[in-house]
Amino acid sequence: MQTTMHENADTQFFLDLEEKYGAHNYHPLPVVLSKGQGVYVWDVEGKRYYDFLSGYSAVNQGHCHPAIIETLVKQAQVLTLTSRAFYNNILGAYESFITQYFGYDKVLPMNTGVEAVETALKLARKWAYEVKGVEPLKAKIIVCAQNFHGRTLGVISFSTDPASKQNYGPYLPGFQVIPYNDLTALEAAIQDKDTAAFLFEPIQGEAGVVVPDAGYYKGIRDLCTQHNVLMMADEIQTGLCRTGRMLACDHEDVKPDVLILGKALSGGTLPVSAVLANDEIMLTIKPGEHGSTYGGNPLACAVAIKALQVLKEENMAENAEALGTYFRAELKKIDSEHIQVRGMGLLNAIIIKHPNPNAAWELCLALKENGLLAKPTHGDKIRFAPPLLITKAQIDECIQIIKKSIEVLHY
Ligand code: IF1
Repeated sequence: MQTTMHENADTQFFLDLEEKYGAHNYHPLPVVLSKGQGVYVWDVEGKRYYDFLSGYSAVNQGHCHPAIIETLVKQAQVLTLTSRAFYNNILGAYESFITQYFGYDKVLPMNTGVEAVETALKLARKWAYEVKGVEPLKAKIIVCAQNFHGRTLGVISFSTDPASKQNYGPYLPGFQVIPYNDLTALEAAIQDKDTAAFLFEPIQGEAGVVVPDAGYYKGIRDLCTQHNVLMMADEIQTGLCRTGRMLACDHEDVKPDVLILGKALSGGTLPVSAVLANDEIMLTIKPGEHGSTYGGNPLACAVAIKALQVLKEENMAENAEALGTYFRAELKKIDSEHIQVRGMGLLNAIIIKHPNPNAAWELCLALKENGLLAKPTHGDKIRFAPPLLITKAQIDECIQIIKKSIEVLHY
């Protein structure tokens, strides 16, 4: 009994601290984590959990991956930041490595995901004016309803989510929103000769893991090529093996003109993002026209090389594909009229059908009690996205946890 009170007091201490001194821009699950290793995290009381969020897919390689941490520590002891006012001895090696890895002429390194998205938007406009020949200030970028590309003013200007957008106006013009997974709408919108680019998520994460119809990526590729419009894939969440391929676009053997990466590019250690494109696009940005203090820093570059190597060396795409298929099949066997399952690779979600609007939150609390961490989105969806090195035996154990937890919905 004494232990229980002590445990609760400890957790509550950290909740109170954040409540008092931190901005209230999040509503976390009441668990305070202090350690992570592979697919597991531990709370301040020493309780172990399966991490089924993986830092929103930033820790695809697992928490504190030994090879990534070793690289991080080694490079941190030698050189961490030079700024781009000078060269450093790691950036070039990283640029050469990542461009060959993904098959593009050039990379532009940034830090957070949204900075990479902003970079892509800037590139699209530059390219439209300087290569395609769009009249000054006319460039249009097509985006999708229910998109999530980050939190900057530029990016929320074309958000359709009131929570992300409300009372942050005035907004940036130059965007047209069309429905997701709708090639007919894209075909209509793309007729406008001022169209610079189409920006999309191969799977909409924030919208609740919305998987488009087969053929969507190919259809986008064809329309963009036909109309001389840049296909810009935000693979910040879907890329780096999460969906069972290196990139989600690989499922249809499609290559975007502009590839946007972030999150797992550092295996969850640092904000590292990147935009990849060929010369015709990338060289429209000239010295002094874009950049970032931390972008391309040697610490980030060393870590990113290792994070990418680990994905291939440990066959994470294959594992995500095989175990994702198995996981969804097992989830569908759980006999509950309250859940619906969807996803690709290890990016999955269940949709809760229940009269209680708090059902998903309550289920997440039950999952937490039973040793699995997941977070609801939009009230009724729960994302299940464990680190990609999870094993079949661990998936089996997680299925049992989920099965047992779902019983809280049966009332
Ligand atoms: C938060 C969601 C995930 C992203 C895509 C760009 C970014 C993200 C496709 C920006 C970031 C995060 C941010 C995080 C919640 C989270 C999220 F639920 F909001 F949608 F992952 F699914 N493009 N997604 O998913 O990257 O600047 O954050 O590095 O709390 O905002 P960032």
